Amino acid sequence: MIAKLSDGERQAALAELVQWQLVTDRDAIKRSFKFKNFSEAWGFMNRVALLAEAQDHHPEWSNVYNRVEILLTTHDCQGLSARDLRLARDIDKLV
Ligand code: H2B
Repeated sequence: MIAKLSDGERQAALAELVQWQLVTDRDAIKRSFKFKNFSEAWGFMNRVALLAEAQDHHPEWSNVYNRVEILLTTHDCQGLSARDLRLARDIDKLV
């Protein structure tokens, strides 16, 4: 079973992942992305989907035209874990 992040790990992670925000009503992080058009947003989502499958860790997300909203949390521990940080870092590398 994967462990939830400790307070210290959480603070260190948020200091590093500056584009991600803590969600207020859940133990999760989120980031919004804006692209030129739907095609670019969809291309990005495809690349995130490949990362998610490779890591067996999946985002909660939505897309409206050129915008993509991504929320990361770990269902297995009902909160933030190292898996979310790894996926967030790898998503950041795509943009
Ligand atoms: N994604 C997320 N976000 N959290 C999980 O706990 C999770 C997952 N668990 N993807 C994985 C799949 C698990 O259900 C499978 C069986 O490995």
